[in-house]
Amino acid sequence: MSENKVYEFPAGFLWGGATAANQYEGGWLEGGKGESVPDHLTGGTVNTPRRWTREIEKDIYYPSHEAVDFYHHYKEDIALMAEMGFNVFRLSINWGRIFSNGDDRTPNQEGIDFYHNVFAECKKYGIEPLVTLSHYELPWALTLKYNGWAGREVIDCFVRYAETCFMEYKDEVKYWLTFNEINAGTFSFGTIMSLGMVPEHDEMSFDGDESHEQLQRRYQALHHQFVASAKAVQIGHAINPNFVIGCMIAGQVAYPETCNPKDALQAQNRNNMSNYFCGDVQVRGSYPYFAKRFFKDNDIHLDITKEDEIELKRGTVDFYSFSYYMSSVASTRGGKTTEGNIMGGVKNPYLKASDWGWQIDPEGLRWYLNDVYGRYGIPLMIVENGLGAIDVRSEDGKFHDVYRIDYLRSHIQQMGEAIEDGVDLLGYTMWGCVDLVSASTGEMKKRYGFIYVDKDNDGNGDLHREKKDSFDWYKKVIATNGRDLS
Ligand code: BGP
Repeated sequence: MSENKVYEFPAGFLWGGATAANQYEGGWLEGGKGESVPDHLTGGTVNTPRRWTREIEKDIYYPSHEAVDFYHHYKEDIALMAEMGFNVFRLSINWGRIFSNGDDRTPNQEGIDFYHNVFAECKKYGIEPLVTLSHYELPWALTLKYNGWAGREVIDCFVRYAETCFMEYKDEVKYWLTFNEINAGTFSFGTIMSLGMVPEHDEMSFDGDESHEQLQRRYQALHHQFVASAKAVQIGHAINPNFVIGCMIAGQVAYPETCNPKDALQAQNRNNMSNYFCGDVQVRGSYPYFAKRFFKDNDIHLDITKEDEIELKRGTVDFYSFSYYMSSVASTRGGKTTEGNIMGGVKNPYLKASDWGWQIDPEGLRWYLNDVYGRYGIPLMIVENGLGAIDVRSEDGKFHDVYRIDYLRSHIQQMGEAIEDGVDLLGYTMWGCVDLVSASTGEMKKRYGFIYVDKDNDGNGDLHREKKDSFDWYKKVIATNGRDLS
């Protein structure tokens, strides 16, 4: 592959950026919104884990409360996205803005109107919204009442919320995702963040120190999400047959460290559990063959009813979407570990890592696209990818984020390769197109955006927006439909 190779992206390819309400929107108690799970998560750093607090504590900084205030800046932000040429914008609806307690009798009109206004703004510029119904954002009241998704009752609450959104926005939104990174529920990290369950520890940790009861509850909660998603997909299609509804998986690529068959098996097992455990349920409509053994080995016994099985079969998705940031290495010998998006591993000597230790691997994206497409044969969409970095203002007062351009270029090239391989790829939404709060660490310092937002880790800053160099670069990429990546 030469550096200057020109790639042909399909006509109508979707180019844009991605966000999530809890990290972007702010306005945490405005317009009738109720508290959400992330409103109870403190800030952290790469070395200091985020904490959750049952009560909102005085003098503690909770980054989601204001986030970067899309709530009051949406017109300005969408105009900037339009200037870059976006034809798609991924955002999430904040469930607590529509039903403040998650299960109220009537929806909150002010919340409903907010998203009507946002979608009208998108329409003005010909931008297609891509809407996630649940992005790490359960209404807090459902955590208190049912222990989050551990309670089967939450299925009905979600279905009513989804149906309300589908009815309200049926002429404004075509592309939907039910749950963000639903496979986060297969990791203990997902306990509070993704499943809205009360964790056993105050600190959010990536390495599974949890009791067997909690493990069992976590998989039951995940099952409830599967059923809720399948029901929502069916209702969505009935409300508008033109809806295109997808699943969303945190894409993980694990390479075996050596050709030792034990390493190869470990890598296969990790890829199966992270990418296909949830993927199979949502794309094929049933648990994968390897789930049985996994449940047996871990002594997990789920309450799966006949009706659940029927719902899962009927509610399969139209496309598979995923996030992709890095790859990891599976090793039976152990060794120095690295950080990662949900999953770490031993260090890969062939790869460089980001400031947060995520190993940068564009070719892994091609590997993943081929692997997933080979399994499911349905259209794919990359709905998150990008580089979290420390942006420093240069002497000329600007942000010359060449490292971000390099990261994005190399990943888009590999998308081009995968399309040439024959993969049906619908689009690409770069994560955090406007700087926002990091999910794993709660920081502002970890920036992804084409657009800088003036705010720091402690909440200081006037929130004004500024273009970085990557802004004009991405504008050119979109204008040439990916032909000019220079
Ligand atoms: C994914 C989440 C996003 C986002 C992203 C980057 O796991 O879906 O919400 O935050 O990762 O991660 P971080 O913000 O931790 O850098």
